[in-house]
Amino acid sequence: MTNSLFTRRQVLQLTGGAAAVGLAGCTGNQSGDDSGSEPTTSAESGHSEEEGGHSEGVGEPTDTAEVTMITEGEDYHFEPHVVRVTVGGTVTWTNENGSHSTTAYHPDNDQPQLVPDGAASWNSGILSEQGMTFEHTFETEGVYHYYCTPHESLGMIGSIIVGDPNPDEQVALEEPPADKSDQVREKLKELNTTISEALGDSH
Ligand SMILES: [Cu+2]
Repeated sequence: MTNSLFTRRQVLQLTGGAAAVGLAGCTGNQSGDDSGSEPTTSAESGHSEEEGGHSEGVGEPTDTAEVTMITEGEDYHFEPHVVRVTVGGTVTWTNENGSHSTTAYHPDNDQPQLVPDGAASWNSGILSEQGMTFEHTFETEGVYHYYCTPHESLGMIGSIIVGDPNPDEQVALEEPPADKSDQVREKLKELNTTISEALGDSH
């Protein structure tokens, strides 16, 4: 908890680029609005795009990562779905629109543990204003799953890879909890596939 804090930011410098990335990264959702989803390559963190051209390519760990919380019609998601930071690295979430939280799958949040053993929990509470941010520093190597409290059941779930963990030792990568809905389990499996590919590449 002590390494999590709220900050408020100037929204304007973030919104433009984040919106473009959000649209480009969300193929395959059920919103039905394909027409406006022409990928734009205005992303500032360009290098991950070169590894196969898919916006979900997860690269090497970086000291900081940015995640946007997005509502698009009836589609709610974190973008990118998977980010990677170094041990001691910080992830900043920014609410682009709607009301969202970033909340760890951790017993402290009355959830099954889908974070490394001994890892600190976090819970932003609801960010209801555009441009509100939350950040968390990750001191424990491993794979973390987290969700948005209002939209978990709609598949608003994301993941953080910290450092270069052994995929065989990650609680998060095991079979999703049986008491979760099919939609949540499917989303977790999809994330696990992306994460396993990212870690496989680096081992
Ligand atoms: Cu949400």
